[in-house]
Amino acid sequence: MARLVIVSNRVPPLKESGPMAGGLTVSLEEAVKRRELLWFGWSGESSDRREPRIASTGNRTHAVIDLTAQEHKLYYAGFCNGMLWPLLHYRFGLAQFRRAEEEGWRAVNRRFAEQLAPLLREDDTIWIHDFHLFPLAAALRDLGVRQKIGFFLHVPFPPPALFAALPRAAALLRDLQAIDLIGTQTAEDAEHLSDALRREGVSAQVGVFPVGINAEAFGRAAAQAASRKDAQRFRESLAGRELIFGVDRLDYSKGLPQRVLGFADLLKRYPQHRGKVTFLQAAPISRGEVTQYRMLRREMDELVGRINGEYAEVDWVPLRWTTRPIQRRTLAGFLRMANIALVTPLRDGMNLVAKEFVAAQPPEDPGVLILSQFAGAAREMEGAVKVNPNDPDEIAEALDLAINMPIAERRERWRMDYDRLAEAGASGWSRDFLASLNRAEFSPSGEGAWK
Ligand code: ADQ
Repeated sequence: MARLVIVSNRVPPLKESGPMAGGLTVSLEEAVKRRELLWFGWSGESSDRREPRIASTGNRTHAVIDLTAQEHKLYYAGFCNGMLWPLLHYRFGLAQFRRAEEEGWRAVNRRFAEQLAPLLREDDTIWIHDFHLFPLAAALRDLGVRQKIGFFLHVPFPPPALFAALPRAAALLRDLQAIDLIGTQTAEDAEHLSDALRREGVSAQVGVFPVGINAEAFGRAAAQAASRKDAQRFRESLAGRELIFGVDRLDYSKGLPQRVLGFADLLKRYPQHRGKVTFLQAAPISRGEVTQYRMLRREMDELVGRINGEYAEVDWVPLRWTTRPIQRRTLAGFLRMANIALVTPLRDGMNLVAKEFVAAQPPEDPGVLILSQFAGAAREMEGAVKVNPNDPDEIAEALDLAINMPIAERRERWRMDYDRLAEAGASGWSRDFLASLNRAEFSPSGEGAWK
Protein backbone atom coordinates (compact mmCIF):
# COMPACT_ATOMS: atom_id res chain seq x y z
CA MET A 1 0.00 0.00 0.00
CA ALA A 2 1.34 3.44 -0.92
CA ARG A 3 2.54 5.74 1.80
CA LEU A 4 0.08 8.05 3.51
CA VAL A 5 1.16 11.61 4.23
CA ILE A 6 -0.82 13.33 6.96
CA VAL A 7 -0.53 17.05 7.41
CA SER A 8 -2.05 18.74 10.44
CA ASN A 9 -1.33 21.88 12.41
CA ARG A 10 0.10 19.92 15.34
CA VAL A 11 1.86 16.59 15.22
CA PRO A 12 1.73 14.37 18.31
CA PRO A 13 4.96 13.09 19.85
CA LEU A 14 6.24 9.93 18.14
CA LYS A 15 5.83 8.01 21.37
CA GLU A 16 2.57 8.94 22.97
CA SER A 17 3.00 9.98 26.58
CA GLY A 18 1.34 12.13 29.21
CA PRO A 19 -2.00 13.86 29.05
CA MET A 20 -3.45 14.69 25.71
CA ALA A 21 -6.49 16.79 24.97
CA GLY A 22 -7.64 17.29 21.43
CA GLY A 23 -9.95 15.38 19.20
CA LEU A 24 -7.95 15.62 16.01
CA THR A 25 -4.96 13.73 17.35
CA VAL A 26 -7.13 11.16 19.08
CA SER A 27 -9.08 10.40 15.92
CA LEU A 28 -6.04 10.18 13.66
CA GLU A 29 -3.96 8.05 16.00
CA GLU A 30 -6.70 5.44 15.92
CA ALA A 31 -7.06 5.68 12.20
CA VAL A 32 -3.54 5.26 10.91
CA LYS A 33 -1.99 2.71 13.21
CA ARG A 34 -0.84 0.22 10.63
CA ARG A 35 0.15 2.15 7.49
CA GLU A 36 3.45 3.48 6.31
CA LEU A 37 3.13 7.06 7.32
CA LEU A 38 4.72 10.48 7.11
CA TRP A 39 3.12 12.98 9.49
CA PHE A 40 4.04 16.60 8.87
CA GLY A 41 3.16 19.74 10.82
CA TRP A 42 4.10 22.28 13.44
CA SER A 43 6.20 21.12 16.40
CA GLY A 44 4.27 23.32 18.82
CA GLU A 45 7.47 25.27 19.44
CA SER A 46 8.58 28.71 18.50
CA SER A 47 12.10 29.38 17.17
CA ASP A 48 13.90 30.80 14.14
CA ARG A 49 15.02 27.39 12.99
CA ARG A 50 13.84 26.78 9.39
CA GLU A 51 14.58 23.14 8.66
CA PRO A 52 12.18 20.35 9.64
CA ARG A 53 13.16 17.91 12.38
CA ILE A 54 12.57 14.37 11.21
CA ALA A 55 12.29 11.28 13.39
CA SER A 56 11.19 7.73 12.59
CA THR A 57 10.15 4.59 14.33
CA GLY A 58 9.01 1.47 12.52
CA ASN A 59 7.06 2.45 9.41
CA ARG A 60 6.28 5.86 10.75
CA THR A 61 8.07 9.18 10.27
CA HIS A 62 7.22 12.49 11.86
CA ALA A 63 8.55 15.72 10.34
CA VAL A 64 7.94 18.92 12.26
CA ILE A 65 8.86 22.54 11.80
CA ASP A 66 9.05 25.31 14.36
CA LEU A 67 7.22 28.57 13.77
CA THR A 68 8.84 31.91 14.48
CA ALA A 69 7.24 33.93 17.27
CA GLN A 70 5.75 36.24 14.64
CA GLU A 71 4.39 33.37 12.53
CA HIS A 72 2.83 31.85 15.63
CA LYS A 73 1.18 35.12 16.53
CA LEU A 74 -0.28 35.83 13.09
CA TYR A 75 -1.13 32.32 11.90
CA TYR A 76 -2.09 30.42 15.04
CA ALA A 77 -3.18 32.85 17.75
CA GLY A 78 -4.37 35.41 15.19
CA PHE A 79 -6.12 34.08 12.12
CA CYS A 80 -6.77 30.46 13.14
CA ASN A 81 -7.96 30.96 16.70
CA GLY A 82 -9.05 34.59 16.60
CA MET A 83 -10.93 34.50 13.29
CA LEU A 84 -11.55 31.08 11.74
CA TRP A 85 -12.39 29.10 14.87
CA PRO A 86 -15.19 31.43 16.05
CA LEU A 87 -16.49 31.90 12.48
CA LEU A 88 -16.67 28.17 11.79
CA HIS A 89 -18.47 27.69 15.12
CA TYR A 90 -21.10 30.31 14.13
CA ARG A 91 -19.69 32.88 16.57
CA PHE A 92 -18.94 35.76 14.27
CA GLY A 93 -19.36 38.20 17.15
CA LEU A 94 -16.23 36.79 18.78
CA ALA A 95 -14.17 36.89 15.59
CA GLN A 96 -11.61 39.53 14.77
CA PHE A 97 -10.26 40.02 11.28
CA ARG A 98 -6.87 41.56 10.68
CA ARG A 99 -5.47 41.50 7.20
CA ALA A 100 -1.89 41.07 8.43
CA GLU A 101 -3.00 37.90 10.22
CA GLU A 102 -4.70 36.50 7.14
CA GLU A 103 -1.55 37.17 5.15
CA GLY A 104 0.60 35.61 7.87
CA TRP A 105 -1.66 32.55 7.78
CA ARG A 106 -1.20 32.23 4.02
CA ALA A 107 2.57 32.65 4.38
CA VAL A 108 2.75 29.83 6.94
CA ASN A 109 0.71 27.60 4.62
CA ARG A 110 3.17 28.36 1.81
CA ARG A 111 6.03 27.53 4.15
CA PHE A 112 4.39 24.21 5.06
CA ALA A 113 4.12 23.48 1.32
CA GLU A 114 7.75 24.41 0.59
CA GLN A 115 9.11 22.26 3.37
CA LEU A 116 6.81 19.33 2.75
CA ALA A 117 7.19 19.14 -1.05
CA PRO A 118 10.81 17.85 -1.05
CA LEU A 119 9.81 15.04 1.33
CA LEU A 120 7.09 13.70 -0.98
CA ARG A 121 7.24 10.54 -3.08
CA GLU A 122 5.48 10.16 -6.38
CA ASP A 123 2.94 7.60 -5.19
CA ASP A 124 2.11 9.26 -1.86
CA THR A 125 -1.46 10.02 -0.91
CA ILE A 126 -1.69 13.33 0.94
CA TRP A 127 -4.34 13.90 3.60
CA ILE A 128 -4.58 17.42 5.04
CA HIS A 129 -6.45 18.10 8.28
CA ASP A 130 -8.52 20.98 9.39
CA PHE A 131 -9.12 24.65 8.85
CA HIS A 132 -5.62 25.81 9.76
CA LEU A 133 -4.51 24.40 6.44
CA PHE A 134 -7.33 25.41 4.05
CA PRO A 135 -4.89 26.94 1.49
CA LEU A 136 -2.21 24.25 1.76
CA ALA A 137 -3.34 22.09 -1.16
CA ALA A 138 -3.32 25.11 -3.48
CA ALA A 139 0.16 26.05 -2.26
CA LEU A 140 1.36 22.49 -2.94
CA ARG A 141 -0.15 22.50 -6.44
CA ASP A 142 1.64 25.79 -7.12
CA LEU A 143 4.89 23.96 -6.40
CA GLY A 144 3.99 21.27 -8.92
CA VAL A 145 2.69 18.61 -6.52
CA ARG A 146 0.40 16.28 -8.50
CA GLN A 147 -0.36 13.55 -5.98
CA LYS A 148 -3.91 12.96 -4.77
CA ILE A 149 -4.80 15.40 -2.02
CA GLY A 150 -7.64 14.89 0.44
CA PHE A 151 -8.80 17.34 3.10
CA PHE A 152 -10.87 16.71 6.22
CA LEU A 153 -12.65 19.45 8.13
CA HIS A 154 -12.95 18.42 11.80
CA VAL A 155 -15.08 21.40 12.78
CA PRO A 156 -18.46 22.64 11.51
CA PHE A 157 -18.95 24.76 8.39
CA PRO A 158 -21.49 27.57 8.90
CA PRO A 159 -24.23 28.63 6.46
CA PRO A 160 -22.75 30.38 3.40
CA ALA A 161 -24.22 33.79 4.24
CA LEU A 162 -22.40 33.73 7.56
CA PHE A 163 -19.17 32.48 6.01
CA ALA A 164 -19.33 35.26 3.42
CA ALA A 165 -18.81 37.79 6.23
CA LEU A 166 -15.17 36.70 6.31
CA PRO A 167 -13.12 39.18 4.28
CA ARG A 168 -11.50 37.43 1.30
CA ALA A 169 -13.74 34.40 1.80
CA ALA A 170 -13.86 33.94 -1.96
CA ALA A 171 -10.10 33.45 -2.22
CA LEU A 172 -10.21 30.87 0.54
CA LEU A 173 -12.99 28.94 -1.21
CA ARG A 174 -11.21 29.08 -4.57
CA ASP A 175 -8.12 27.51 -2.97
CA LEU A 176 -10.20 24.46 -2.10
CA GLN A 177 -10.43 23.64 -5.78
CA ALA A 178 -6.92 22.18 -5.53
CA ILE A 179 -8.29 19.35 -3.36
CA ASP A 180 -9.50 16.04 -4.82
CA LEU A 181 -11.89 15.22 -1.98
CA ILE A 182 -13.12 17.28 0.98
CA GLY A 183 -14.61 15.43 3.95
CA THR A 184 -16.92 16.87 6.61
CA GLN A 185 -18.37 15.41 9.81
CA THR A 186 -22.07 15.86 8.99
CA ALA A 187 -24.40 16.26 6.03
CA GLU A 188 -25.25 19.76 7.20
CA ASP A 189 -21.60 20.84 7.08
CA ALA A 190 -21.23 19.30 3.63
CA GLU A 191 -24.32 21.15 2.42
CA HIS A 192 -23.12 24.49 3.76
CA LEU A 193 -19.67 24.07 2.27
CA SER A 194 -20.98 22.88 -1.10
CA ASP A 195 -23.36 25.85 -1.24
CA ALA A 196 -20.56 28.28 -0.42
CA LEU A 197 -18.36 26.72 -3.11
CA ARG A 198 -21.17 26.81 -5.65
CA ARG A 199 -21.76 30.52 -5.01
CA GLU A 200 -18.12 31.12 -5.94
CA GLY A 201 -18.34 28.92 -9.00
CA VAL A 202 -15.85 26.47 -7.49
CA SER A 203 -16.29 22.81 -8.26
CA ALA A 204 -14.96 20.45 -5.62
CA GLN A 205 -16.08 17.07 -4.38
CA VAL A 206 -17.46 17.08 -0.84
CA GLY A 207 -18.42 13.97 1.15
CA VAL A 208 -19.61 13.13 4.68
CA PHE A 209 -17.31 11.03 6.89
CA PRO A 210 -18.21 11.14 10.60
CA VAL A 211 -15.22 10.52 12.87
CA GLY A 212 -15.57 7.39 15.01
CA ILE A 213 -13.77 5.77 17.94
CA ASN A 214 -12.63 2.29 18.79
CA ALA A 215 -15.50 1.58 21.19
CA GLU A 216 -14.38 -1.88 22.31
CA ALA A 217 -10.81 -0.84 23.09
CA PHE A 218 -11.98 2.31 24.86
CA GLY A 219 -14.49 0.30 26.90
CA ARG A 220 -11.80 -2.16 27.97
CA ALA A 221 -9.41 0.62 28.94
CA ALA A 222 -12.17 2.35 30.88
CA ALA A 223 -13.07 -0.80 32.83
CA GLN A 224 -9.41 -1.29 33.76
CA ALA A 225 -8.92 2.35 34.66
CA ALA A 226 -12.00 2.36 36.89
CA SER A 227 -10.40 -0.23 39.15
CA ARG A 228 -7.15 1.72 39.56
CA LYS A 229 -6.19 3.58 42.72
CA ASP A 230 -6.91 7.11 41.51
CA ALA A 231 -10.40 6.08 40.38
CA GLN A 232 -11.08 4.35 43.69
CA ARG A 233 -9.99 7.41 45.62
CA PHE A 234 -12.29 9.51 43.50
CA ARG A 235 -15.18 7.07 44.01
CA GLU A 236 -14.73 7.17 47.78
CA SER A 237 -14.79 10.95 47.72
CA LEU A 238 -18.24 10.83 46.11
CA ALA A 239 -19.65 9.01 49.14
CA GLY A 240 -22.35 7.24 47.14
CA ARG A 241 -23.61 10.35 45.34
CA GLU A 242 -24.55 10.28 41.66
CA LEU A 243 -21.75 11.55 39.43
CA ILE A 244 -22.45 14.01 36.64
CA PHE A 245 -19.36 14.45 34.50
CA GLY A 246 -18.24 16.91 31.82
CA VAL A 247 -14.83 17.01 30.18
CA ASP A 248 -13.86 19.42 27.42
CA ARG A 249 -11.05 21.68 26.37
CA LEU A 250 -11.69 25.07 28.00
CA ASP A 251 -13.27 26.52 24.86
CA TYR A 252 -16.24 28.82 24.36
CA SER A 253 -17.67 26.46 21.75
CA LYS A 254 -18.28 23.89 24.49
CA GLY A 255 -21.10 25.77 26.23
CA LEU A 256 -19.55 25.62 29.70
CA PRO A 257 -21.23 28.65 31.35
CA GLN A 258 -24.68 27.55 30.15
CA ARG A 259 -23.92 24.04 31.37
CA VAL A 260 -23.02 24.99 34.94
CA LEU A 261 -26.00 27.37 35.01
CA GLY A 262 -28.14 24.39 33.98
CA PHE A 263 -26.74 22.45 36.91
CA ALA A 264 -27.48 25.37 39.23
CA ASP A 265 -31.06 25.42 37.90
CA LEU A 266 -31.35 21.74 38.71
CA LEU A 267 -30.44 22.45 42.34
CA LYS A 268 -32.84 25.35 42.45
CA ARG A 269 -35.86 23.83 40.73
CA TYR A 270 -35.46 20.27 41.97
CA PRO A 271 -34.20 20.68 45.56
CA GLN A 272 -34.69 16.96 46.18
CA HIS A 273 -31.38 16.36 44.35
CA ARG A 274 -29.36 18.64 46.63
CA GLY A 275 -26.70 16.73 48.49
CA LYS A 276 -27.31 13.68 46.26
CA VAL A 277 -25.36 14.60 43.12
CA THR A 278 -21.84 15.80 42.39
CA PHE A 279 -20.94 17.47 39.11
CA LEU A 280 -17.28 17.22 38.08
CA GLN A 281 -16.37 19.48 35.19
CA ALA A 282 -12.81 19.12 33.89
CA ALA A 283 -11.66 21.67 31.34
CA PRO A 284 -7.92 21.85 30.73
CA ILE A 285 -6.72 25.24 29.59
CA SER A 286 -6.45 25.55 25.85
CA ARG A 287 -5.24 28.46 23.70
CA GLY A 288 -4.51 30.51 26.82
CA GLU A 289 -2.80 33.15 24.68
CA VAL A 290 -6.11 34.17 23.07
CA THR A 291 -8.13 36.86 24.91
CA GLN A 292 -11.55 35.20 24.53
CA TYR A 293 -10.20 32.06 26.20
CA ARG A 294 -8.78 33.99 29.14
CA MET A 295 -12.11 35.74 29.55
CA LEU A 296 -13.95 32.42 29.55
CA ARG A 297 -11.69 31.12 32.28
CA ARG A 298 -12.43 34.12 34.45
CA GLU A 299 -16.16 33.78 33.82
CA MET A 300 -16.13 30.09 34.75
CA ASP A 301 -14.06 30.61 37.91
CA GLU A 302 -16.58 33.18 39.03
CA LEU A 303 -19.68 31.21 38.11
CA VAL A 304 -18.46 28.04 39.79
CA GLY A 305 -17.55 29.98 42.92
CA ARG A 306 -20.97 31.58 43.00
CA ILE A 307 -22.90 28.34 42.51
CA ASN A 308 -20.90 26.51 45.16
CA GLY A 309 -21.21 29.49 47.47
CA GLU A 310 -24.96 29.33 47.10
CA TYR A 311 -25.58 25.59 47.42
CA ALA A 312 -22.63 23.93 49.19
CA GLU A 313 -23.06 22.31 52.58
CA VAL A 314 -20.20 21.80 54.99
CA ASP A 315 -19.90 18.20 53.80
CA TRP A 316 -20.98 18.57 50.16
CA VAL A 317 -19.56 20.63 47.30
CA PRO A 318 -21.98 20.39 44.37
CA LEU A 319 -19.61 21.45 41.61
CA ARG A 320 -16.01 20.32 41.30
CA TRP A 321 -14.06 22.34 38.76
CA THR A 322 -10.58 21.66 37.45
CA THR A 323 -8.61 23.27 34.64
CA ARG A 324 -5.71 20.84 35.01
CA PRO A 325 -5.02 18.27 32.30
CA ILE A 326 -6.14 14.72 33.03
CA GLN A 327 -4.35 11.60 31.81
CA ARG A 328 -6.34 9.88 29.10
CA ARG A 329 -6.44 6.67 31.09
CA THR A 330 -7.78 8.41 34.19
CA LEU A 331 -10.34 10.16 32.05
CA ALA A 332 -11.58 6.83 30.67
CA GLY A 333 -12.07 5.54 34.24
CA PHE A 334 -14.03 8.63 35.26
CA LEU A 335 -16.21 8.34 32.16
CA ARG A 336 -17.07 4.81 33.19
CA MET A 337 -17.96 5.86 36.72
CA ALA A 338 -20.17 8.72 35.61
CA ASN A 339 -23.94 8.22 35.92
CA ILE A 340 -24.57 11.12 33.58
CA ALA A 341 -22.36 12.79 30.99
CA LEU A 342 -23.14 16.42 30.21
CA VAL A 343 -21.93 17.11 26.68
CA THR A 344 -23.47 20.41 25.68
CA PRO A 345 -21.35 22.28 23.12
CA LEU A 346 -23.03 25.24 21.42
CA ARG A 347 -21.47 23.88 18.20
CA ASP A 348 -19.12 20.99 17.69
CA GLY A 349 -17.84 19.23 14.59
CA MET A 350 -18.40 15.80 16.12
CA ASN A 351 -17.51 15.61 19.83
CA LEU A 352 -15.62 12.50 20.74
CA VAL A 353 -16.30 12.76 24.47
CA ALA A 354 -19.94 11.83 23.78
CA LYS A 355 -18.82 8.69 21.97
CA GLU A 356 -16.19 7.86 24.58
CA PHE A 357 -18.76 8.09 27.37
CA VAL A 358 -21.03 5.58 25.65
CA ALA A 359 -18.09 3.28 24.94
CA ALA A 360 -16.98 3.44 28.60
CA GLN A 361 -20.30 2.47 30.20
CA PRO A 362 -20.86 -0.86 31.97
CA PRO A 363 -23.57 -2.65 29.91
CA GLU A 364 -25.47 -3.92 32.95
CA ASP A 365 -25.85 -0.45 34.50
CA PRO A 366 -25.18 2.20 31.85
CA GLY A 367 -25.34 5.93 32.49
CA VAL A 368 -27.24 8.54 30.52
CA LEU A 369 -25.74 10.81 27.87
CA ILE A 370 -27.13 14.35 27.75
CA LEU A 371 -26.07 15.70 24.39
CA SER A 372 -26.36 19.03 22.60
CA GLN A 373 -28.45 18.95 19.46
CA PHE A 374 -25.66 21.04 17.87
CA ALA A 375 -22.86 18.47 18.24
CA GLY A 376 -22.13 16.48 15.09
CA ALA A 377 -22.47 13.37 17.28
CA ALA A 378 -26.18 14.15 17.82
CA ARG A 379 -26.94 12.80 14.31
CA GLU A 380 -25.70 9.37 15.31
CA MET A 381 -26.50 9.09 19.02
CA GLU A 382 -30.20 8.38 18.96
CA GLY A 383 -30.30 7.11 22.52
CA ALA A 384 -28.96 10.33 24.03
CA VAL A 385 -31.21 12.86 25.77
CA LYS A 386 -30.93 15.84 23.42
CA VAL A 387 -30.91 19.42 24.62
CA ASN A 388 -30.64 22.89 23.23
CA PRO A 389 -27.43 23.92 25.03
CA ASN A 390 -28.39 27.61 25.03
CA ASP A 391 -31.16 26.97 27.56
CA PRO A 392 -30.00 26.23 31.13
CA ASP A 393 -33.59 25.37 32.11
CA GLU A 394 -33.68 22.66 29.46
CA ILE A 395 -30.37 21.29 30.75
CA ALA A 396 -31.83 21.19 34.27
CA GLU A 397 -34.91 19.31 33.03
CA ALA A 398 -32.73 16.81 31.14
CA LEU A 399 -30.64 16.25 34.27
CA ASP A 400 -33.75 15.56 36.35
CA LEU A 401 -35.01 13.17 33.68
CA ALA A 402 -31.64 11.37 33.56
CA ILE A 403 -31.35 11.08 37.35
CA ASN A 404 -34.82 9.48 37.50
CA MET A 405 -34.52 7.31 34.41
CA PRO A 406 -35.43 3.64 35.05
CA ILE A 407 -32.72 1.11 34.35
CA ALA A 408 -34.62 -0.59 31.52
CA GLU A 409 -34.79 2.66 29.58
CA ARG A 410 -31.13 3.43 30.30
CA ARG A 411 -30.12 0.03 28.93
CA GLU A 412 -32.26 0.40 25.84
CA ARG A 413 -30.93 3.86 24.99
CA TRP A 414 -27.33 2.86 25.65
CA ARG A 415 -27.52 -0.36 23.63
CA MET A 416 -28.73 1.47 20.55
CA ASP A 417 -25.82 3.92 20.63
CA TYR A 418 -23.16 1.43 21.63
CA ASP A 419 -24.01 -0.98 18.83
CA ARG A 420 -23.87 1.78 16.28
CA LEU A 421 -20.50 3.01 17.59
CA ALA A 422 -19.01 -0.46 17.65
CA GLU A 423 -20.21 -1.14 14.15
CA ALA A 424 -18.69 2.03 12.72
CA GLY A 425 -15.39 1.50 14.58
CA ALA A 426 -12.46 3.86 14.56
CA SER A 427 -10.85 2.95 11.30
CA GLY A 428 -14.08 3.07 9.27
CA TRP A 429 -13.77 6.82 9.06
CA SER A 430 -10.27 6.91 7.57
CA ARG A 431 -10.84 3.78 5.49
CA ASP A 432 -13.96 5.22 3.88
CA PHE A 433 -12.35 8.60 3.34
CA LEU A 434 -9.18 7.20 1.79
CA ALA A 435 -11.12 4.76 -0.38
CA SER A 436 -13.28 7.61 -1.69
CA LEU A 437 -10.20 9.77 -2.23
CA ASN A 438 -8.66 6.96 -4.20
CA ARG A 439 -11.75 6.80 -6.41
CA ALA A 440 -12.29 10.57 -6.57
CA GLU A 441 -13.16 11.25 -10.18
CA PHE A 442 -12.72 14.93 -10.22
CA SER A 443 -8.98 15.35 -10.08
CA PRO A 444 -7.77 18.92 -10.28
CA SER A 445 -4.27 17.49 -10.29
CA GLY A 446 -5.09 16.05 -13.70
CA GLU A 447 -4.04 17.72 -16.89
CA GLY A 448 -4.65 21.43 -17.10
CA ALA A 449 -7.14 21.52 -14.27
CA TRP A 450 -4.85 23.42 -11.94
CA LYS A 451 -3.13 26.43 -13.50
P1 ADQ B 1 -12.06 18.83 20.13
O1 ADQ B 1 -12.67 20.17 20.05
O2 ADQ B 1 -10.76 18.76 20.85
O3 ADQ B 1 -11.86 18.14 18.70
P2 ADQ B 1 -13.56 16.38 21.04
O4 ADQ B 1 -14.07 15.77 19.82
O5 ADQ B 1 -14.47 16.26 22.20
O6 ADQ B 1 -13.19 17.92 20.89
O7 ADQ B 1 -12.21 15.64 21.39
C1 ADQ B 1 -11.51 15.88 22.58
C2 ADQ B 1 -10.59 14.68 22.86
O8 ADQ B 1 -9.65 15.04 23.88
C3 ADQ B 1 -11.34 13.48 23.38
O9 ADQ B 1 -10.74 12.31 22.94
C4 ADQ B 1 -11.23 13.61 24.90
O10 ADQ B 1 -11.26 12.40 25.58
C5 ADQ B 1 -9.90 14.29 25.05
N1 ADQ B 1 -9.98 15.21 26.20
C6 ADQ B 1 -10.91 16.14 26.42
N2 ADQ B 1 -10.68 16.75 27.59
C7 ADQ B 1 -9.60 16.18 28.11
C8 ADQ B 1 -8.86 16.34 29.31
N3 ADQ B 1 -9.26 17.20 30.25
N4 ADQ B 1 -7.78 15.60 29.50
C9 ADQ B 1 -7.41 14.69 28.61
N5 ADQ B 1 -8.08 14.48 27.46
C10 ADQ B 1 -9.13 15.21 27.21
C11 ADQ B 1 -12.00 18.53 17.32
C12 ADQ B 1 -13.36 19.07 16.95
C13 ADQ B 1 -14.43 18.03 17.32
C14 ADQ B 1 -14.14 16.71 16.62
C15 ADQ B 1 -12.72 16.29 16.86
C16 ADQ B 1 -12.35 15.07 16.01
O11 ADQ B 1 -13.61 20.30 17.61
O12 ADQ B 1 -15.71 18.50 16.95
O13 ADQ B 1 -14.99 15.72 17.16
O14 ADQ B 1 -11.80 17.33 16.53
O15 ADQ B 1 -12.67 15.23 14.67
